[in-house]
Amino acid sequence: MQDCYVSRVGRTAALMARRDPVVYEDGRYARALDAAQLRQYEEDGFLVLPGVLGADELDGLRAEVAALADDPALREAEELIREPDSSAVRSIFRVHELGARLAELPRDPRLLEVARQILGSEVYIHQSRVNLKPALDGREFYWHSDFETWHVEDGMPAMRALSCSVLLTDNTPFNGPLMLIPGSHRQFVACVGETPEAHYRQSLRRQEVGVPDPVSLRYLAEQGGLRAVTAPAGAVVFFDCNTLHGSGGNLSPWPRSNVFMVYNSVHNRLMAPFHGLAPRPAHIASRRVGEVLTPWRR
Ligand code: 6CS
Ligand code: FE
Repeated sequence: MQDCYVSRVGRTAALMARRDPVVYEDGRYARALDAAQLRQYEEDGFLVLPGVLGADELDGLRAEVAALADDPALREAEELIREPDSSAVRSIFRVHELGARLAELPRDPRLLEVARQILGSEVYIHQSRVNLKPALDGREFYWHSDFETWHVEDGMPAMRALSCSVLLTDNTPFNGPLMLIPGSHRQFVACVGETPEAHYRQSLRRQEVGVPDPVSLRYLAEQGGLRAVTAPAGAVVFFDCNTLHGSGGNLSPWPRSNVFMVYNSVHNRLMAPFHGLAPRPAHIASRRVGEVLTPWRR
C-alpha cells in the first residue's frame, strides 16, 4: 500500500496537505451534532461539549480509575505507565477492558453517536487510556499528532479516527489542561528521526521521536493559535486523530485526570506498521477484527 503520509525517514521535516476528509458524515447515522457543531469540528479539528456527564457518573468513574491505579495486580502490568522521573502513575491503557463503568463509556450514545456521525461508519476502539496527570507531579505531553504515531507505528492507513476525551476532573489553567492547535489537523507534519525498537516503552513516558519540528509548530500555531480546554469535569472533547495537541505539567495540588477513547472507522483498520516496524501490543493498538460498537440505550 502506498504510504501517503511518509514520516520519520531521516533528517527532513515537512508539511503536507491532508488528503483525507475530516468529516465523513453521510446521513446514515444519528445527527448527534448539529450543523454548526459539525462545521466547528471540521474547521478547528476539535469540539468541546460541556456538561455531558453528571456528577454521579463522574464519581463512579473516578473511583474506578483510582482503584485501577492502586491495584496490586496492575503494578507491573504493561498497561500501567509511570511518569518519566517518578513512580507516579502517568497513564493506564486499555481501561475500557479493566473497569465495569469504563467498559460502558465506548458504547455510551453521547460519545458513540458523535463518533459514528463524524467518521460516517461503524467504529471500534483502537485504544483507550486514562491520563492521570497527578497533583504536583504530572509531567507534560509534548506537542504531537496521534495519527503520525498511529500511522507509522500501528499502520493506520488514513485519517479516519478520532479521540474522545472525558474530563474526569476540572481542567484549569494550572493543572495541565489539554491544549490544541486549531486547524492543525489539515496539515500532516512529517517528523525527522527514526523510530527506535519498542519505541512505546519510551514514548508513552516522554515522546521525543515523532514530534513536530519547531518551525512547523510555530507556523501552524501562528495560523490557528493555541487553545487550552479549561472546563469543569464532565465536559467531553472530540478531536481529530491529526490535530496537534499536548499538555503542560501539573503544578497545582489537584490532579487532572482525563479518560480517552479512540474511535477508529471499520474502514480504516490497521495494516502492517510502516518501515518494517513490529506491531505494537494489543493494549496500545487493537487489531481485533470484526469488533463493532453498538450504543446502549440510555
Ligand atoms: O502512542 C500512542 O498511541 C499514544 N501517544 C500519545 C502521545 N498520544 C496518543 C497515544 O496515547
Ligand atoms: Fe495524544
